[in-house]
Amino acid sequence: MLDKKYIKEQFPILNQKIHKRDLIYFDNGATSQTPNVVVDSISGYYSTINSNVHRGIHTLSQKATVAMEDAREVVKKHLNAKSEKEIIFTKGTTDGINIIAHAMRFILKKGDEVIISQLEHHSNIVPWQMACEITGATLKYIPINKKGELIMGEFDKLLSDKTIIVSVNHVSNALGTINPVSEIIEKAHNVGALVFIDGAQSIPHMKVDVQDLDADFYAFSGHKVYGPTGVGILYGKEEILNSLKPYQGGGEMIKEVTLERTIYADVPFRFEAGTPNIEGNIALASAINFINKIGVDNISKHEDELLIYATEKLTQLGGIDFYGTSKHKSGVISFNLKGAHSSDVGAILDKLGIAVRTGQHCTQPIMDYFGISGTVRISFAIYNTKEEIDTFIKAMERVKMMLM
Ligand code: C6P
Repeated sequence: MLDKKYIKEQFPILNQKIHKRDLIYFDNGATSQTPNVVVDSISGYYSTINSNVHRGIHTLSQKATVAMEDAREVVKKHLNAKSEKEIIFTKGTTDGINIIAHAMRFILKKGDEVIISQLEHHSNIVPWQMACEITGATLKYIPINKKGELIMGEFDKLLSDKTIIVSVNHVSNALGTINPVSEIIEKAHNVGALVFIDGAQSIPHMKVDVQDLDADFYAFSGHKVYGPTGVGILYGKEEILNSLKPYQGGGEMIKEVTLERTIYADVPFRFEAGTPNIEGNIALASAINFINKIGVDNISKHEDELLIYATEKLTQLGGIDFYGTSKHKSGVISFNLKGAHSSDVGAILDKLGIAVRTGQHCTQPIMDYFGISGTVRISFAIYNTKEEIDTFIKAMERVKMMLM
């Protein structure tokens, strides 16, 4: 059982009125709220140890370096990576995918194939399109069925010795489908392909063990896991990362530079050019410590209960089309009110104090598949409650009266 009162107290932002009503924040798939420990971590950094990392002989610089490297260790433990060298600080999931898709430009060639899926966020489509365009490799995708699940039989048909890398999300941001990533990784490895897992929507909601998964790469964003914006993590197996060319050149990512040539540093630094978001990286570790204190399994259980409860209540309400009806779902509900535009529903809900996301959710191929312009999406986090869902359902009754 989560201690609801304790949790709510950790997020003062939630204790406010929007249009004179108590804020209900159901847009956690976009960005989750940050608890006091994360905010304190950022301000604590600036009021005590602000300086540059890995560069200074002076005390502040050394303290900042230790704090950031401790943060790397926290992430390493959380993901159960083998080494802290496998943990690269990034700007977020998009950055992590681009780092690897860019490195693949030096490896892919005409005749090679990259597999993604129809269920991807644009961040896991566009970088691969770019890499394929430049190298002449072919981009293929795993199609989905009406429940919003990957058609695994089609994946089997796509896999071959031409497949160089498979990149799929762990959980769909638009539909909430939890993808069978262990099976995907095993099958891809059987043909010698690498696998990238976009973990943006899984890391906040479930335990992830990269060694158990055997993923070659796994990326996520700080701001979806109660951490700050503009930071994230790219995990990669050490040997593979060290064999890849860096995305950006600059300070910190080098062993040796002459005017003629550069020898790159080993990971993680070869992918961390320039001064990093030091306070953000430290605060991300605070966010991870925070969820571990609550217990990731407790979080999953709580959000599963909310998912079941809200799905039942919305079904009883009637007049709702659901998108993403797999049995394997995380705390996301995507729906439309029959005959109403998703943005109209979202705008009325906002007037009633409820924050939801509407539109395409950066997943136009999914919307095209269902033949819709967008959906209303509610996505849950630890601080959401059944009482909030009851209020949301009452609000939806009003929306229904106004729009249907
Ligand atoms: N999805 C959503 O509302 P960044 O922007 O780099 O932090 O995350 C990109 C990203 C990549 N993959 C998945 C599965 C995602 O859900 C996201 C971000 C947000 O669904 C904002 S579009």
